[in-house]
Amino acid sequence: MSAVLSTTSPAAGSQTSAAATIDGFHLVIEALKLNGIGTLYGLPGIPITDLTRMAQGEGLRVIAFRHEQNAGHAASIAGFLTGRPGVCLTVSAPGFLNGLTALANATTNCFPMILISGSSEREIVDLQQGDYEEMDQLAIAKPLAKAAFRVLHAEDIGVGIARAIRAAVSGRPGGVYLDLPAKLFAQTMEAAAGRASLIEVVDPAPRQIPAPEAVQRALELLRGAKKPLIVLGKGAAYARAEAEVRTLVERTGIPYLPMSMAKGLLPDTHELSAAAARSYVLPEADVVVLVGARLNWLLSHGKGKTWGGKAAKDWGGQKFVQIDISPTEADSNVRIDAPVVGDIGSCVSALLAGMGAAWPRPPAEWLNAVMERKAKNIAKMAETLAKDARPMNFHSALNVVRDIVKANPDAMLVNEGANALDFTRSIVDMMKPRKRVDVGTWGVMGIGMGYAVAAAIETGQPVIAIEGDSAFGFSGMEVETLCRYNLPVCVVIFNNNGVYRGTDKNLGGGADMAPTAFVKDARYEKMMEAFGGVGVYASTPAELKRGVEEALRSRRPTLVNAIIDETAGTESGRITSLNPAAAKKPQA
Ligand code: OXT
Ligand code: ADP
Ligand code: MG
Repeated sequence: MSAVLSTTSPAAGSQTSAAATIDGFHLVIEALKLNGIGTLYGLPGIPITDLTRMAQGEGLRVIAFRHEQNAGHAASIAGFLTGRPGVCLTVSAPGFLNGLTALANATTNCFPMILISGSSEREIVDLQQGDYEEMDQLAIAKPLAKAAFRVLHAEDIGVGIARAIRAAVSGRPGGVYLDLPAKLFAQTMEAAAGRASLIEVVDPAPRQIPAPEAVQRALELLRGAKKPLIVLGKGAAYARAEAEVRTLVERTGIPYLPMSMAKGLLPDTHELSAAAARSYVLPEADVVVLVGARLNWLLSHGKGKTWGGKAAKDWGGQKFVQIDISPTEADSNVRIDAPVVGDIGSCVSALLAGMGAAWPRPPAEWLNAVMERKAKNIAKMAETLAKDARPMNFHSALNVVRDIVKANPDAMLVNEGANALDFTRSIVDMMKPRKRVDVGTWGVMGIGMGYAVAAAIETGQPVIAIEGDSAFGFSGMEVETLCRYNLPVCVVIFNNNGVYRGTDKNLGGGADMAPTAFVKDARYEKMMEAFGGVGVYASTPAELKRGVEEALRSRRPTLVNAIIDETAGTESGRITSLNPAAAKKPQA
């Protein structure tokens, strides 16, 4: 490897003029650059250390993390935010496995991401002879990725990267695994032939126009609706279809419900938002248009009491239109009466074209009922927020965050936890698309710092990360990364001394704390100070406000330790009913 480096590394001068050869390292770097990939998220080590060094030398931005899972989450959310695959680079076996949770999470959430892992030598791995970090990584990645590829020859690097890019972003986006064995990086080939073998992918995510008859079927269903509802999912945010979606909502006058990462696609203050009337509109609606949202657990699988069914498995009687790029999504939970398959921009445009200028507004009784319920919930919320509880609870702390986010609509909001997640979602309004990123389809803890790093880097905007104290712990070491790259991230830890709350007792009466309880009054802000960032201890709303506002002003990495009443949280936030013990009890 070192012989190749001596002739091809940037330090030794141009790899073309010295030897007229190019090695695997540089073919990978050039293929990525050719396809507009400017940032790598990763963690160096054998066999990719030199790849990270050389990539930086060749002008790519290399963001090095303290744990691969966080680098992987960063890459995946970069994919969501930009529409180009986010790339994560890891070492073999353990590093690869550390990145795998993020790859699987990307696939589950339909985020385009490529996990590139160095791997050990095939002939040794396949004979299981005990190589350094031996593992059949390709086989392990396959079931968790949308696609998985291995490149064995330098001349195939261009094809390998092109296939990975296409697989990640075309159709339903997802996580792609690219296995690059150590020997590949050292292979050389004639420079001109090497460059000619690289592929600049043309139209990696082609528009997918819906069939006219599918559009007509959807329009007919919608025309007969008395209580129509639109549900906006993060697919619509990813598709950057906010202009088309806004026209659809405003021309039809149909109320809409944003899923968590679709908040802000239209401003949450929009008069047709039914977010504050969720438990009213779902069971009452007669025709529901799903726009880039799956009928998974977050929508109670389209049935049961949430939808007005008598029992958990009952159909509520709604008819569904589903706009989705995946042709196999329809009927996954309940019957979809009008599937419209295509990209959201094209599908919504086709619906609008079919509607013409004069489309009947929904009946006034429906609109009035939704607005009445919404106004009631908003008034109830305003009353709770006005209590300004001390010690701080989730409401009095989020009242501050809500105002700050309103005043800084371009700031990114990262959010994880249980109560810290659920209260933030319903209290903090988002005004612009793709500003809120959170635990997503899996409800996964640990996305926090990875998402915060990538959100800052990809958007250039300040980031506010609202973190449960447990949630933060999954990626907390990355505060060093925030400081190292001097990122404008303000981490706000909602510190209630534990998972859900801090008051649980050891049921056996022993000296060990309960499994959900943490060290009391932990001084998380000192973690940020340890690396040169700003630490703030905030036990009142005024201190919290000052801390976050100053962080936004200074753009310095900041950690605000917001002290929350340790009794304030509920078990699992708003999804208590998913706990097996709770599920045995009849639910209200
Ligand atoms: O209509 P109704 O009356 O029902 O009212 C609704 C809205 O209409 C109303 N609303 C409003 N009112 C007024 N104004 C406005 N603007 C407004 N907007 C809405 O408010 C209510 C609620 O609205 P919402 O939120 O839309 O509705 P609802 O019913 O909640 O929606 C249902 C769902 C399912 C869509 C929603 O609840 C949802 O999206 N939930 C996501 C839940 C989730 O993913 N949770 C995270 C996982 S929990 C658990 O698994 C945790 N773990 C285990 C673990 C995990 N996850 N991962 C890994 C790798 N390891 C372990 C752990 C360890 S959480 C966790 C840590 C927790 O501790 P922390 O310390 O981090 O956090 P704390 O709890 O804070 O201590
Ligand atoms: P949410 O969690 O917000 O409800 P989901 O992740 O369940 O959203 O659903 C997102 C859906 O959006 C997926 O079914 C995915 O296939 C779809 N999708 C993603 N990108 C596009 C696109 N460009 N056009 C159409 N559908 C898309
Ligand atoms: Mg907590």
